[in-house]
Amino acid sequence: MKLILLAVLLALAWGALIPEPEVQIEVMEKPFICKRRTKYGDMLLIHFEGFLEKNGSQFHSTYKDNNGQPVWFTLGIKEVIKGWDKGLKDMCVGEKRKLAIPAALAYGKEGKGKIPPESNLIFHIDLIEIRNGPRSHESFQEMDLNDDWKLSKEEVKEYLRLEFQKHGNQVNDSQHDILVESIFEKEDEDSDGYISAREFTYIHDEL
Ligand SMILES: *[C@@H]1O[C@H](CO)[C@@H](O)[C@H](O)[C@H]1NC(C)=O
Ligand SMILES: *[C@@H]1O[C@H](CO)[C@@H](O)[C@H](O)[C@H]1NC(C)=O
Ligand SMILES: [Ca+2]
Ligand SMILES: [Ca+2]
Repeated sequence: MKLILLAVLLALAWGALIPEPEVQIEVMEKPFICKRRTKYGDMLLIHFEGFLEKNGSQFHSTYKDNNGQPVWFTLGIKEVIKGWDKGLKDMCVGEKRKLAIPAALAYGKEGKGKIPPESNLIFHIDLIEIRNGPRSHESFQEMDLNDDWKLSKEEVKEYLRLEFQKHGNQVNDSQHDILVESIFEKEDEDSDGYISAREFTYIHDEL
């Protein structure tokens, strides 16, 4: 009995020592001039190609699919997969990166569409443009339409709608609802249904 308990404890201790899965980042191309680097909360316009690591088959390409249009993505709010949030920080416009993302930071046990469960993924990412996301201070004032120093879901949604429209992206209401919910889940710490200026400005270090 004691031996089994010891074995379990050892297994737990060992588990804690196994390092967290990490994203491997390879910079393929870097522009000569870099005025701004991506940070959490920024909105990134990217082209990407995604491949399964095990056999190299491509499961998505914005060059071919999506009418050849790049896509907007907000960094640091788990909008797509954790691996993108970890792998696309400090990136310059015009930079190209190759990301090797373990399944745990991608679609994990479930997989998704053409991606089987437990798939490690490779992405080729090309950063086209960076815009202030909902996190920046200027954005807060722009978003707070009634100047009460807190943001309602309607205000955040309206902001996203205008932001996407400005960039000529198709506005998809249900996608925006999902995005707003994920923003509030992270930012509305006291769950009162509003993001206060303090909640908004506070930068979460953890992801
Ligand atoms: C690679 O694996 C995926 C998923 O198992 C499969 O659908 C696809 O046909 C494979 N591609 C090649 C080139 O083997
Ligand atoms: C909007 O996005 C949702 C979820 O991604 C999708 O199911 C739906 O088909 C999209 N609608 C349009 C009009 O593109
Ligand atoms: Ca407000
Ligand atoms: Ca709140």
